[in-house]
Amino acid sequence: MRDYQVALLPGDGIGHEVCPEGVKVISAVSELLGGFRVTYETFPWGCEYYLQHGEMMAQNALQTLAPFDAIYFGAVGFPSVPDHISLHGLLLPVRQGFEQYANVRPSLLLPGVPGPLKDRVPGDIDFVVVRENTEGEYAGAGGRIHKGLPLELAVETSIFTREGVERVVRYACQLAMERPRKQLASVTKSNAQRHSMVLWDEVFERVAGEFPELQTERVLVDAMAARFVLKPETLDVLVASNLFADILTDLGSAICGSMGLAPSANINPERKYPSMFEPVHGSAPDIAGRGIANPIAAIWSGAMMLDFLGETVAAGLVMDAIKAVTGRSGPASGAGRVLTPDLGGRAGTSEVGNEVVARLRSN
Ligand code: GGG
Repeated sequence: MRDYQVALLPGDGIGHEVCPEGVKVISAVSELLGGFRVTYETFPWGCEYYLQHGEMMAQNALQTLAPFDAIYFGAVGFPSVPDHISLHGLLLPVRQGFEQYANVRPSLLLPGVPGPLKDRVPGDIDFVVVRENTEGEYAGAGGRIHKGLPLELAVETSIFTREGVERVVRYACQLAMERPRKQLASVTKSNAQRHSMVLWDEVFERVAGEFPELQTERVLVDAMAARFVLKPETLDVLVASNLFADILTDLGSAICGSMGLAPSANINPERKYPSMFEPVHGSAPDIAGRGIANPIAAIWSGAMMLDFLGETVAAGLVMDAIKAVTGRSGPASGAGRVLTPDLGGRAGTSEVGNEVVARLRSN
């Protein structure tokens, strides 16, 4: 029996509602296939914890998490705590501390989901954004002086290191090589940002040159945003900085029909530290506690975790089950379709989780 120890961090808001559905689906697929078992230890870190302890997670959190095979994360942020404190107190220290430098964010138009783009069908949108995840605009370098005075000054410095750019570009090249189209776009704003992003361009050209079979291009982020909407079918793999890829992938999830359908994996490719798997969406305070959050992004992130752990058959079965749930025929709000309100349905979070399990068993 292959045993995996996973640290479960539901975090805040709907993280507590969607994570249990991912756990449920992973248990179901492990029961169905046999051969592996996932055991969880839950950690209460997040905004509630901050209000009680003055910190988003325990001081020795990274030490505690290090021995786990993976981290399964929900969402961070709640109105009771300023967003820059919650994000820099929980998510970013894990990504940075565990060198999860490749944040893999697929955009896939699922069967049965009517995306907002006219005439697009499943197969037209199928690309992956690789986000630099440890430095860039989210490095946390900077400060404020003369607080509250008229001459108050704030500096937020983007950090781009040769090594940091090189390793994420190489990861993206390798990922693109595994895909049939073998296309890679590097996204920057190097016409305006003439230091860091020119370094990025130089590193990209050199590293991509090691992969002669790849078809590569360099695209400015503003042009890429337009292309997401106008010609998403031309995209395969993209690599971009922390901020640009964060923004672009929200757009990616929007053109695929919902933020509730966007998964992600924060990967430490060397496997020196645990990698972390989380839906792209945040804690959604507006719907938290109502039981209507879409769990598919979290379940899909769980499938990415299984895949990374080497359980590729299980990951494939979970993906097939997700597609069977979204792809069932009939109007979204009609009988026979089990979808949350973001997709036009009337089902609750756990009904969708149960439906994924049912499809898993019947497929
Ligand atoms: N599940 C991801 C999450 O909670 N996201 C909230 C957020 O603000 N994320 C910013 C980021 O991913 O860098």
